[in-house]
Amino acid sequence: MDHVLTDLNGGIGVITLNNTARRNCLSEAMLNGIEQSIQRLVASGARAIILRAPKGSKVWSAGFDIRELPDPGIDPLGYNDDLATALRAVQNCPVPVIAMIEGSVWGGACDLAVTCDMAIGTPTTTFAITPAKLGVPYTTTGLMRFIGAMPMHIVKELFFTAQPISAERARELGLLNHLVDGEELEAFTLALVARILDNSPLAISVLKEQLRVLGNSYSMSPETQERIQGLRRMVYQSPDYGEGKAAFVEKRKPVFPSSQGAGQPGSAPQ
Ligand code: YXS
Repeated sequence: MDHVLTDLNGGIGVITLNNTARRNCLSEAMLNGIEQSIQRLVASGARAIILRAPKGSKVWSAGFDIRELPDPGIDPLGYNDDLATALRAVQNCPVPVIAMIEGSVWGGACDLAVTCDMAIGTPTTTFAITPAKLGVPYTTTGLMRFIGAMPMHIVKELFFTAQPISAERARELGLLNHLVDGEELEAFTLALVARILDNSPLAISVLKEQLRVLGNSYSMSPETQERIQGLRRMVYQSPDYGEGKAAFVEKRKPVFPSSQGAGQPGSAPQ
């Protein structure tokens, strides 16, 4: 089965997430499919790319494939792992990548939507940022993307509660550029892309790269980098991380050991 379908018409590439049975979860195959499709479409002359799920989907993407989360002790979201490389493929793509979103978006798929250059949703669109629900230490680049997209207290609410937010709230917060009726979504997105195609592709690709470089221009001391890595390692080596994945696979509510006194938050090194 092809985990993604691609199409190119009139300079507009379309990548369709195509694993409905597994709610388009971001498996290795799906993430590699996204990355390779972007490269193929750009090589074939795409001037913009739309990233979508099949029309009428209730779930745009259920996020990272939980069954593929590595065992405790291994960083589940490393720099060279599939999610990070797929997100960089979107960021480094020289043409705009537009997330056209119907249905719910979970976990790493929220980062995928935020990494796209724009996002257009419908009233069925929701976003749930889930690392805390699974005991996963999110990436620093991912956190910086959300901090860049929303005020800090909103970022904390979304990460700490791991609860879905509505399309209306997502638009208010800026996670969605536009919120349109489901029946208008395709026409609205294509009309927006047509405006982009009216303009200089060179100027747009340079603007996109300038904005990427400027958006990534944070300085961080070596000590801070090592402290963050140490904090993340505390989580992915913890019993909480193992419990999050086990609970999902066993289809039960997690009972995190740190809620039972193990590894009290205060033990994070200062
Ligand atoms: O039981 P079978 O084999 O039929 O498979 C089921 C689900 O196990 C599977 N599936 C997934 N498999 C791996 N990873 C996933 N994220 C995932 N989501 C779903 O798909 C089959 C159908 O799922 P089912 O029966 O639950 O569908 P539903 O329509 O009743 O519910 C749809 C969802 C999306 C509400 C539900 O599947 C769900 O809550 N999925 C998990 C959403 C989630 O917590 N995602 C976060 C993934 S972790 C992640 O992205 C990062 C590591 S982080 O957390 O750090 O951001």
